[in-house]
Amino acid sequence: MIDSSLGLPARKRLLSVWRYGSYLLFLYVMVLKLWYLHSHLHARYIDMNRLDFVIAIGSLMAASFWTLWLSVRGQIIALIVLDVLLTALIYSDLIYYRYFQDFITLPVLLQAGQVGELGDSIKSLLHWTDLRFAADWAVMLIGFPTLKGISRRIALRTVKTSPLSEGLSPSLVPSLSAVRSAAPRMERIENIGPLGQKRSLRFRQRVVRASNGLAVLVLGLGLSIGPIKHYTSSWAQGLLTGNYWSMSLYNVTGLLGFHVYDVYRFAKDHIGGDPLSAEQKQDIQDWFSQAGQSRDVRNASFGAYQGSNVIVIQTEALMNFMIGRKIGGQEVTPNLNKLRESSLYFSNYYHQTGQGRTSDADFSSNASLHPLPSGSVFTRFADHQFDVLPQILKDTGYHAFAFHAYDSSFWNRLAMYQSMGYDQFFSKKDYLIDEPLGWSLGDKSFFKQSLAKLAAEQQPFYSFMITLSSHHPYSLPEKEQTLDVGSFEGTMFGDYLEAVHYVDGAIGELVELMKAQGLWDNTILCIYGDHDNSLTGQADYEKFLGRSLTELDMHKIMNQVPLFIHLPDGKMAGTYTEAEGQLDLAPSLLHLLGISTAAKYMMGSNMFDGNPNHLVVLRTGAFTDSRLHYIPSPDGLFENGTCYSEASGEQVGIEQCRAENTEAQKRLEISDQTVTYDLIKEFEQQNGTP
Ligand code: GP9
Ligand code: MN
Repeated sequence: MIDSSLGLPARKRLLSVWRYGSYLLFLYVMVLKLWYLHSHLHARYIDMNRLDFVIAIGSLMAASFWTLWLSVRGQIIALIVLDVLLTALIYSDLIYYRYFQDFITLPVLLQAGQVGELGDSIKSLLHWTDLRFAADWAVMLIGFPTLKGISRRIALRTVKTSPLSEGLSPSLVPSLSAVRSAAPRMERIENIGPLGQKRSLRFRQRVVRASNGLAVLVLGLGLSIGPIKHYTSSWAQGLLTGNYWSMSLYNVTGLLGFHVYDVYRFAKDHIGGDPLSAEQKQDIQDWFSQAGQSRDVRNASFGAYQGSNVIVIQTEALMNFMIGRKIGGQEVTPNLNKLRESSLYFSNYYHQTGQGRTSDADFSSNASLHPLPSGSVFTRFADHQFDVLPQILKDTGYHAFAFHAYDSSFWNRLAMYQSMGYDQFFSKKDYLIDEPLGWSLGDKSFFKQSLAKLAAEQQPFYSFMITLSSHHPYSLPEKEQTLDVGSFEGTMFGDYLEAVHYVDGAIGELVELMKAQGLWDNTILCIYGDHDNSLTGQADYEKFLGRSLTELDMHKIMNQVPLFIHLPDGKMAGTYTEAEGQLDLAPSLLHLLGISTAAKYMMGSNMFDGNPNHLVVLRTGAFTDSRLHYIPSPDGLFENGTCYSEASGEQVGIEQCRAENTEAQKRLEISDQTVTYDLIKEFEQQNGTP
């Protein structure tokens, strides 16, 4: 009988080397791979900083702690499998990033087509140097047999030099070494012995493994969550909740954390079904059907521009208060002022955006629904169905294109534009950055290149262009600062005026290009601002406008953006002072094109229906109908808000606003439910419409 304690300390040491050595090696190799991925990204820092490394190590520990619960052999196999899976994840993200400047998310995976778009490009996305991702596999293939051999030799020496093997016949010793042929298998030897001893040994082994695994989990979570918390309470405040861009999330959480958060976010938004009763859904359907009927006014303007091309310019942070204004005798927006003469200019037009900023303006203008109270519809529900302008026009024979010279993944545009039915989305990678300005390409070159792309496309088209040069913090290169902003010089407000002046110049060039390209007389050109400029200092506006401002004035200034609609024949030009909002744009353009929106799930009004009192509801719960103007209080209680008369600008009794407040709240609720629970898909399936 061979004593099971034969050479036990040496064996234990050997097992520990295998167990913890392979685990540390796994962590090291995987961190290297994450670091290699990072070096390919346009992340916050060119290189990972110390905390980023801590997050990476912590999240790898949290992902792999359970392997320590297994036998040494099981653990090594599990680590190899985990290595292969994580490498596949990291490498897929890298390939996807090289093409889309984004990481693969669950909505992307579930949305047929997007990953497939890589198709022909895949070859150009694979680099020889990527083989370093598999370098550890090659080392393993060569190294494992070698290590096994070394272990075998150590095991053999242990047995041979053990005092207990003294006196054994030499023929017996090699057979012992055979039993211990692979070091990981040496665990089995510990199971040889009396039953009680065997059980207690196994029990002790399990307790040690369980507690080691748990300790690694706790440590891993601490190492990853601690720095993430530090980030979100310093430079990354609000980034996690706003989650407008995969890259910003990644900068906070690292790659593994990003994927965990993606799964959590998707589950939160999609699991659990909708809690609405059949009756509630019927009410929602009824509301939409009534709104559709009141929009469906067949007057002279209905279909007056049937078949025209449509170009919609969504202009970054373009607010209404500067239109027609001068500073030091110089017009801030000379080209828009000129365009105003031959266009419909809506001087009481509201942006209806929320946290989703540019993407919200895009959504409300194209889908005629309210954006969400938190986050962006683009990032949260790109896979849901909406009645949107590009798709509706495509269904009637149009071609639809989106243009924006920035990373295609920002605001999840790539996925969203695909589901909105655009034929093509021209993003930063499709432009030559020959006029670097601010975040990306200057608007002047952006328009020039966009129109050149459009020249190659078939008509009629719907083209949605998003500008960027007037984005916060509004700093322009010196040579582009052509407006003398006087005492605003050196202030952000002054920089903002300069930036808008530049964009106005770009719009002037766009108009000339359209004329030169023969588009002026067969295209509806529509220009509006996406949202405010985030500069809330009342004193600047008072100084610029040369008068003192009330709460109502400030509320209007911060929420009004200009809307210009230039019709192909220049008709209907003039200033329209009734209140309208971004939700009204899509149904109104469809009216001009002769496409009925009676059966569409849209919430906006038809600006051409002759009704001067449309209810315009803002995401905050504020509203106006051109007679009354309600500003909610921060506590959200209706009674604590303020009701104004539009005519006098004076405060009136709160009760005068009650009925419309009830309707405003109802609209926000219906819109949120429609977006969140994908009701349009359900309704259209029920009604047998596409
Ligand atoms: C970038 C642009 C800016 O693509 O949409 O977005 P914003 O910060 O205004 O939402
Ligand atoms: Mn914007």
